[in-house]
Amino acid sequence: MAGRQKILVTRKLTDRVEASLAALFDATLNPEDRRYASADVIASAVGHDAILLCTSEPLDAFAIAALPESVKVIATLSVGTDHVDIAAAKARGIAVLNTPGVLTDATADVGLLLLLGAMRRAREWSELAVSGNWQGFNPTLLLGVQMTGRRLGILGMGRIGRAVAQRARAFGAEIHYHNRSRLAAGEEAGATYHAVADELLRASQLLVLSAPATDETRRFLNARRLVLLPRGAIVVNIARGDLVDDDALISALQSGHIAGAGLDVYNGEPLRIDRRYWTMSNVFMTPHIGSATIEARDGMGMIIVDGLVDLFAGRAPANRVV
Ligand code: 8YV
Repeated sequence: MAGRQKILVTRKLTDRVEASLAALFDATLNPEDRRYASADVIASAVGHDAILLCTSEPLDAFAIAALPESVKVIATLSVGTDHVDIAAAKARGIAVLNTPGVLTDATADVGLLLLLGAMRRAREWSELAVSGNWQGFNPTLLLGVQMTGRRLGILGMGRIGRAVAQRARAFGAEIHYHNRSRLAAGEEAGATYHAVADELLRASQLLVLSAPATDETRRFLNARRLVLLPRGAIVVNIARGDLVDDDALISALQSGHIAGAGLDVYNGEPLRIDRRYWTMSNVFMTPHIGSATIEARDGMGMIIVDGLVDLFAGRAPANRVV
């Protein structure tokens, strides 16, 4: 069967992925990377069996209800699925595929980049390096902190959380975590489990958020929880902006209770993020680059291609969400 299905691809993807899509399906590609609003996705999907979209093309329940009858699959080039109304897709009998596993290392690397960037005050040092005002060695200037012996708390110990833990262990951090359920000993690898999230915060000199955005995790890091963190803690978010109350985090960064933050994801990204972050030198920022490696983006596309092939052949893809 595979080979004749029509796939609407909303963004320009890597050459390898586009070549596979074109070889296996009747793929409507987007070589100019024209931006699709929801209405464009709906209109362009007419006659297509599947839509391959990204987090840049959110589909809420109304958009899913308005999709043409032909659409049987929504595949998202992301592990997170919060931009697609999964319940609405399920209700319409539309399968949803995502990209677990293949972006774990890339995203965990960014977790360490942000941790180290915030801990070693990379934004301030980088600004100094390019300012033309660097005066040379200064024994007390912009001193950061080291990971060695520090307690790193991880919220969400899925694949990415565990990969952050593995890396941080090599830097000498002591790993603590909170997760819906405790991991098996092999996966825990000596990390300390906190059944109650507040207890994780009390322990965490460094905190990495790596849990999916759900009703349970929305605004997890609020004013009440931020005060539980030890003074001088560093906060990193590689999950979704939704997990953070920006007013609360910005106040804590301004007061010095939180010494620094490393952020890759934001409420209102990309255009309506809280602009106060732009001027805070203790916030080391990247623009949602968790999976921005050649290996990860190829892997993400290929796992979707394989999933579509399986689905159209009547097999159950491992990366099917519903
Ligand atoms: C994606 C992500 O690169 O996979 C996810 O959930 O957040 C990123 O890795 C990005 O959202 C593109 O869809």
